[in-house]
Amino acid sequence: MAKKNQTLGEFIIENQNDFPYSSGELSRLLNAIRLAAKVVNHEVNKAGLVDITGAAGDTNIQGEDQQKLDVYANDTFIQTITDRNIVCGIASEEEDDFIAINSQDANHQNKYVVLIDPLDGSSNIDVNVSVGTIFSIFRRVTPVGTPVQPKDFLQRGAQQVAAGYIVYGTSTMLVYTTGKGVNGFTLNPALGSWYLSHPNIQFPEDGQIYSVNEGNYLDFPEGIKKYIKYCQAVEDNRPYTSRYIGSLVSDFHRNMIKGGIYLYPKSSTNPTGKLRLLYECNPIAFIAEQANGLASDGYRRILEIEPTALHQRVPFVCGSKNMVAKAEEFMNAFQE
Ligand code: AHM
Ligand code: MG
Repeated sequence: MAKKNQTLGEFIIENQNDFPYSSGELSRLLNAIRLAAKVVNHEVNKAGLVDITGAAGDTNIQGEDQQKLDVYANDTFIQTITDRNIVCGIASEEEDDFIAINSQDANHQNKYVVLIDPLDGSSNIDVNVSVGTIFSIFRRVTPVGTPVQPKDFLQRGAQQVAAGYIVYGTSTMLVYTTGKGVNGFTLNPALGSWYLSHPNIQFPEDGQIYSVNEGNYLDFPEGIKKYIKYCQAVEDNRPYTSRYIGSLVSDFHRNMIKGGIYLYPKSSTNPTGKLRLLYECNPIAFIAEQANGLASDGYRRILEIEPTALHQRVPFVCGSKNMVAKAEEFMNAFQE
């Protein structure tokens, strides 16, 4: 039973019993993530103090400039997880390919793979706006003790064992699910401990907030344009309020607490959408559904999409149940 003020460490141990015959591997992995998150949080919080922001000069696989903090977060999560020898593979939004861990070793019995977006919304770092980390955990589908394969990572989101995010905001929170509801922990920076501050988070079924980059409006599919006009209409409880931070984790987190919808549709500049199925949409969709919300690409459930590539992008519509259902209604009425 979740108790307010319980620490994340206590909560993880207590809830390990939810998984019969659990070996404690998932608990150890969650512990590694909570540790790496504290290290990254410390660095994010002093980003304005030192010359750490700005492009590192590298370009990631999507052709975007990497910032130094992205590189730092990527290295920290990968190293913390690798050092503890608790997974057989890691895929990161910042890496071209997945990383196999000790998988040549036949004695290597680790069964989980983790997929991570180490620092999402990184264009916001320079301007003191919140950013986030997103993670997704699967059980491998190939036999333990053999090298991990692409298919261990290219699983439908519905197969996720756990997913979560860290939002480095006005306070830093870690929110995650293991398929038994969603719980949020707030970091007490003085003590370095995470406390259960938001037990069993639930999306309100309806909301008053829509979050979309309206600069792309002219380029959106007709169904999305019509839905945006619906959000703005003076009728019933509308117009809704528009709120867009440009950090998925922060926009999602606010909408989950207050009720709302987040949309990143396709457009001619992003013909398949912008957000990545494996690193962003799947974990956020798992959390959304566990919190009684919905996540779709406008037509189908995100968690049912069969991934074909590590860095695949999809259109994303996610939030309060009734709002997502309404947006899908518009998408279906104006199929292209
Ligand atoms: P990133 O992974 O390069 O940081 O991009 C993902 C971010 C999301 O956090 C955010 O919701 C979206 O991109 C914002 O995109 P845009 O600036 O096109 O509105
Ligand atoms: Mg990202």
